[in-house]
Amino acid sequence: MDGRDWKKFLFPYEQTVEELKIKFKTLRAELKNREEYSPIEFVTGRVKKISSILDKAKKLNVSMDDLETGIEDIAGIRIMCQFVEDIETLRELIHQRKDMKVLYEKDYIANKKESGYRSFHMIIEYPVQTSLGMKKVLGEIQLRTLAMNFWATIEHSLNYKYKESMLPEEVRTRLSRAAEAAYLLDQEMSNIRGEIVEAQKLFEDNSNLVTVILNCIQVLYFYHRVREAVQFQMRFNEIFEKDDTRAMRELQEEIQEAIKRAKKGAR
Ligand code: 0O2
Ligand code: 0O2
Repeated sequence: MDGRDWKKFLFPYEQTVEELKIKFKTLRAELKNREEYSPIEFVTGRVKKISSILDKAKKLNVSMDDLETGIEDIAGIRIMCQFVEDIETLRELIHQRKDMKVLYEKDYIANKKESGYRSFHMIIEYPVQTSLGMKKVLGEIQLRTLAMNFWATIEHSLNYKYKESMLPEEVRTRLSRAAEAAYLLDQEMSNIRGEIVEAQKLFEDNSNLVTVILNCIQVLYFYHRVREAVQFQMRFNEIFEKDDTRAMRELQEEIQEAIKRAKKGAR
């Protein structure tokens, strides 16, 4: 074993994972707010364990001096999507970004692995700013649906038990069938995607509307329009209780007019 300082070696990878997680979580929040729908459901990330780095180096015949270039998934980000279609959308968004460069891709969706594994992998180069200056590190972004993730998470956990020995034939067959079921689930969900996305957009739209109105009421207080603010709050409570979206939209327009008047009065 070489006497490397693993903590120092892994530091840029840890920073990369943290930065990428924040970037994709922010992208999700931004898209939800702007377009009421995000192709990102949730994001996770990890730095590969030292034991897994060593295992992979041995398997791929990578020397200890070439780990940085020979092992591409020391920094790994996983992005979960609701629908298979979201993966392509996300892929395009990642290609457009200027803060990372896609080196190549592995499409395990069109070409599933023998195990039944399905996901879309992107190998990227990411410039990370360290105390010693800029360093370009390699990272792997895995894009998968919730169903693909469900299958892969469970299948992966079995590898701990059957690391060296082979998976029993019966388990392998059942896993393969389960992978097929996950694939069909994704297809079924894609068939009703329009309906689901519309419902989710409506929910997001309503919750954005509530935020806007409540913020507007605060603005009226700021301009000392206390009576008006109280009245709007009462009307808001009533409409919220009735779950009346049209009335909520009208209230938003009225309250924005009231703010305009308040601003004019304050000049
Ligand atoms: P929220 O808003 O609390 O859900 P870190 O940000 O470092 O604390 P890390 O390492 O990314 O978190 O944690 P982890 O455990 O890998 O989980 C990442 C995020 O994915 C967490 O949200 C989990 O709640 C979320 N997550 C995990 N499994 C699922 C799932 O099956 N469905 C959904 N929708 N979310 C899941 P956050 O980032 O803490 O934010
Ligand atoms: P960790 O640290 O546990 O996440 P490979 O030889 O398979 O390791 P390959 O074929 O080049 O490498 O695949 P790639 O693109 O490097 O992807 C490896 C990662 O993809 C794995 O990380 C898994 O996260 C995932 N993966 C690939 N194949 C399977 C599979 O059959 N089942 C599951 N559950 N996941 C898979 P590691 O190496 O497990 O590392």
